[in-house]
Amino acid sequence: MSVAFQGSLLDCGDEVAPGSLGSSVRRTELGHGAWIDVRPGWIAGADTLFDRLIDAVPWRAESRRMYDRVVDVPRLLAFYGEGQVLPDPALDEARRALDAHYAEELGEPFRTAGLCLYRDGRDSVAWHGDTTGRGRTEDTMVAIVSIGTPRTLLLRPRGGGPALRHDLGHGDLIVMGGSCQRTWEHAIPKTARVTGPRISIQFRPRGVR
Ligand SMILES: O=C(O)CCC(=O)C(=O)O
Repeated sequence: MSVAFQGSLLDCGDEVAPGSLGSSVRRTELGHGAWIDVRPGWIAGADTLFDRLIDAVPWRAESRRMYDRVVDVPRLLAFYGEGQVLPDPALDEARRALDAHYAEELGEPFRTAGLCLYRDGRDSVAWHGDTTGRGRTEDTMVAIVSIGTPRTLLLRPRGGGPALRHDLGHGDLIVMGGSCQRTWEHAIPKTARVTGPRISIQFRPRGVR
């Protein structure tokens, strides 16, 4: 697929590897039992990983029924279920590192990987929580690796209240944890300021969608 991403001048290594977690992860309590962890610049070689994923992932367009119309989902998607081979060994490495860091707190491994390609600022995802599965009733974690053009992730409490803005940069990790999927919602809004592509890689435990 030809999707041009202007890589970072600072990210000149070809080797793709997650960095350390540990004390480099910064936690913010959101309230209502929800929190986010952020680790800026977690993936070294993020330019290379972006190029590899653009080529290796079978990106597909989806459409959804909205009332009486069928509309295109404004991003391309791929999903790797439990036991499926991930499209790049660096994603296995990232998942192993997340498992090691969160094992005790999460009590189970991350099992699935959802990938989204935002082709430019017109692609987006509307306000939602990952509540199709266990996130509706249980505390859980969703770990997101962001590569490519920086985009804004918005978070807002379901009961009402101001939205928090978090800028997701190239190679950054954000983990939404605790009650975040059921007491908060998140979104990637459309923007006229962004013209480049972004890939989001979401690791989730079994039964969380
Ligand atoms: O693009 C992102 O990082 C967020 C993706 C997301 O919220 C989802 O696919 O459920």
